[in-house]
Amino acid sequence: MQMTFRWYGKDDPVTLEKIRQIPGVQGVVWALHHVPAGDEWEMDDILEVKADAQRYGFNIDVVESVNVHEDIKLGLPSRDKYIENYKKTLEKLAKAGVKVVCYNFMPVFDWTRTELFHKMEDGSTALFFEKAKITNLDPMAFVKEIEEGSKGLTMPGWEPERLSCLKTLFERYRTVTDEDLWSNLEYFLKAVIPTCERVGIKMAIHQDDPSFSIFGLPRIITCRDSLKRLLSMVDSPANALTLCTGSLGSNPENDVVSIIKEFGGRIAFAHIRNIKRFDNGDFIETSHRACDGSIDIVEVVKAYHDMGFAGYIRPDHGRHIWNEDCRPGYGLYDRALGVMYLLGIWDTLEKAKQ
Ligand code: CS2
Ligand code: MN
Repeated sequence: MQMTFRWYGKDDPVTLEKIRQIPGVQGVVWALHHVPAGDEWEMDDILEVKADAQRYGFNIDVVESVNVHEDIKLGLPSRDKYIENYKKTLEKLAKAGVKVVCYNFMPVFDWTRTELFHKMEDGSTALFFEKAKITNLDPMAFVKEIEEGSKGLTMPGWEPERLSCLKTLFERYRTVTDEDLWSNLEYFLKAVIPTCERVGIKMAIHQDDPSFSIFGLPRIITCRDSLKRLLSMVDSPANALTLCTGSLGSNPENDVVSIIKEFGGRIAFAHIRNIKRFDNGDFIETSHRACDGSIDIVEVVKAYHDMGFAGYIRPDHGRHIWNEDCRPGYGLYDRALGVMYLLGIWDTLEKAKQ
């Protein structure tokens, strides 16, 4: 197992200097966040990140994410040019020493929450998902309300400057079914996996977050059966998983620990965090500690330890604590506590084994 930590680059207030002081972190999980999805990454930019990370003793083995252009997910004719760019980026990343590329295949949005700084009883704040707010929401009507100003507050991801792009995307996805999305994913993987095999990179898909359908959009990477289908679709070690406990765990039907045990050999990258689910379908992100949330993180770490997991692990989102002013979910303090909790469990298991 190699412990890693997400770093957003030079603009990240959580600097490499700070990350270096967290015990046990060997690599930073990074990306060229300024490059739009679909564009080819420049070698000079990649090497600059590598040099920065190495100055602090970190490897850059894991990239999160090389984002997939919407035209690929939509299956438009223009996808081929974006897939070619993706392959060229993979080749360059491999040259720079990257081993794992995390990505997701969620239409329109990355993770979705209804509130970024939900107040907790202890004074901290955390990412919150209120199911009722989303369940019956008609996206086009919602866009209209925001445009007309009848909605004072929008939602994360629905910022006014994104509205026109959202409208176009919702329009385009209207006729795309889950099966269409599966076949577009298959097309993409059949194109990029041979490149990955040749250059020695693992493509590691991240589950949809939350792991159920929202806004009427197609959504496919949500449960055990979908992971099974994904892995057999292109049966190559290069077609791998980023197993995210918090994303999968948002759906109470998912038994995260048994999923880890079943697909262990194909997990290249482990995202570990806890969430607390409520009976009405809401959930809030908690500390990593098992008893604070609905996911038994001790059993999660034990599953990885038992299988001799040799891949990469990172604490996932954290709460915002000690008045830290930070990127939602990506402050220093709670994620550093997460690292220590995970390593504490790991070391104890290791010692018991010896
Ligand atoms: C999130 C995502 O849950 C998570 O880990 O931080 O932004 C994640 O990085 C992407 O969905 C992966 O492509
Ligand atoms: Mn995750």
